[in-house]
Amino acid sequence: MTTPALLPLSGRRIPTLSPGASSFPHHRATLRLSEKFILLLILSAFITLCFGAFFFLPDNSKHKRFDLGLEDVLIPHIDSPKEGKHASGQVVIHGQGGHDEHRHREEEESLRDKIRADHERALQEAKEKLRKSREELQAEIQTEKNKVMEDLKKKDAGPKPLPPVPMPKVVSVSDGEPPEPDAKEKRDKIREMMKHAWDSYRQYGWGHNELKPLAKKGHSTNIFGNSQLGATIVDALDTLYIMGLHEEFKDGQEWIDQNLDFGVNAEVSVFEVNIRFIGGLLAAYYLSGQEVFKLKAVQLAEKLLPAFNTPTGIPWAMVNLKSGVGRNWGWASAGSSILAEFGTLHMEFVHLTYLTGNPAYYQKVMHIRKLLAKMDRPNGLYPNYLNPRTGRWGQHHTSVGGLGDSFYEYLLKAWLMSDKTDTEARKTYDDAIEAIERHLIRKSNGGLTFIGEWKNGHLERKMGHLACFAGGMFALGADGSPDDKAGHYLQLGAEIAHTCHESYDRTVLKLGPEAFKFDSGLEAVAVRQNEKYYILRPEVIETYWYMWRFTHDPKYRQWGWEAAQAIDKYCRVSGGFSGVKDVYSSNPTYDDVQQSFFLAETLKYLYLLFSSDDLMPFESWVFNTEAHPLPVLHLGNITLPGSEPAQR
Ligand code: DMJ
Repeated sequence: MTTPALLPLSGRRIPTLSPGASSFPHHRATLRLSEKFILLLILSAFITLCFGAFFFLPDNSKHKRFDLGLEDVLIPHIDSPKEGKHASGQVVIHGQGGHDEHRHREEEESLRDKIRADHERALQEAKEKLRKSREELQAEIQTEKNKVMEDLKKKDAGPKPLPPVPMPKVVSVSDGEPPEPDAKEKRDKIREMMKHAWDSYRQYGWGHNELKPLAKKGHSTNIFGNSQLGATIVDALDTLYIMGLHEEFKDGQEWIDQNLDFGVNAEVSVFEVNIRFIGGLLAAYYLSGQEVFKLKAVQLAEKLLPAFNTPTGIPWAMVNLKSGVGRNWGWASAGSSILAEFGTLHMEFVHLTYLTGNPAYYQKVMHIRKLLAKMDRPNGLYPNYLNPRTGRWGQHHTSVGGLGDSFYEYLLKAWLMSDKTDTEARKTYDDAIEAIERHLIRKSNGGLTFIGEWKNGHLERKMGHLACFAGGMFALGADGSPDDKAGHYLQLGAEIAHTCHESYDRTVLKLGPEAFKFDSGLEAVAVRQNEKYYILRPEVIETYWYMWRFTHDPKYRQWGWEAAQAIDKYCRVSGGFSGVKDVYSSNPTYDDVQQSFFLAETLKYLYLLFSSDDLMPFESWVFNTEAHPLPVLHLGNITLPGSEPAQR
């Protein structure tokens, strides 16, 4: 826009020509008329231009200037290029009248004052700085630098906030005090055992993964790699919470908050870390509502994800938490991954997706399920070994004990945890159990029902302590079983519980061996020396608890109490609880390990066995394979990210 910059707007008047002033009247009159007309035209054009200029010029208030003395006149002004508002030679209009002029002067005056004050303060500060010694100045600069670094660190390393999700509706954790005084007394005893295990670990093994209760120092095994991740703390948290040991819980929480760091160079078992750490942290989060547990669970889960980078998506058994490099156990058949390991991630991973909104976790476990569904199964059975490179089965061994166990458990629990909407999981469970019953479950000559091991078409009549968990699983899955076989499965659960109780009862210590046979006249007893140990395992007590919940038959409490007494008598030492090497010896030697699952599972199941049923009711909670309770997800209309049907 061009502005008639040299024409004044005010201050001078344009001389007007009066009608009698001409010396050539007609011509003059004619001329005067046309002159008038031209003048009028020029004047109106001028007014129009000025009016236009008024609207097109920038807002005065945004460009306060203090260097102008002639506010009420149109003056040429060159704006500074920094302000960048006008090309050179443009006009700035100031002042629209006496009132505005006064206001502008006041504003300018106060701004000048402020500049003066700032100036003086800066001068003063500079003088003070000059008075300081070089060292003082350097120290000041360093402090400033440190502060900036700290702020940057906080910004970078601060935990990423997770999206808020509705907390699943869980029935609040009741105290669960039983009405029967006898049960209450026994429950108190179990709590005291937990205190002893925890306090000993607190004193001698704090921060280590586990405890050596005789040597009274920390302990770890290869499942945790070369790490000090406080496995016992994480595994024990929810038991402490459920038992009302809140001081101890807080202590554990503080350690986790300040010390639990997964950026360590340690090769850990994906399965163990998932069931103990992620399961333990998620349960602690859901019980206490403390965000730190959720954040740590998610941080760890991210470290596990590289384990899924295999040609098939079947994860490696181990992953290095720092490098993300994965591999399988050297002892596993043909470099295979293990069914019970890659098949025991579902519950935790579904919750991770639920809590973070990140579909990756859900997709990883659903991919495993889909891949398994497509594979041929010998006799309908799932072999324990699967090669993650080729996607082919390894040796055709099937077990409901070690290497297979919790794969079946998680199919059932996926269905329960989904509020019984994951019918695919239920169907897969039913089919698998049907094949297991047909090929692996038998009655001994002495009438004991046992679950054997299937090895290349041959049934080994041996049952592991680990397989004893299945009694509880059959009872838990009874409701909802096909062809109205609920009674049958509850009965099967009772028979397994009975057999496993026999394996305890037929020992000197009244504690169960690692594996027991039903062969050549043997009934539920171990033969080989390396099968005679008891390492504080929970599975038999777990089954007693489920059976108690479903039947309220007092024998389950009685059997549980027998086991608790035996543990207290033979496994308790001054520095905690230890496993024993031979349950058939009246003079047993200790293995000197207090397993973290003793606090996570064995003592929790015992405590629940002597509590009322409203403590952790099954309608609201599903226990993972390490006895960490996760809430049932009543998702209703909510779809988990990653579970949406593929877009066409
Ligand atoms: C626990 O870590 C879990 O129960 C797992 O599923 C198998 N066994 C141990 C305890 O025996």
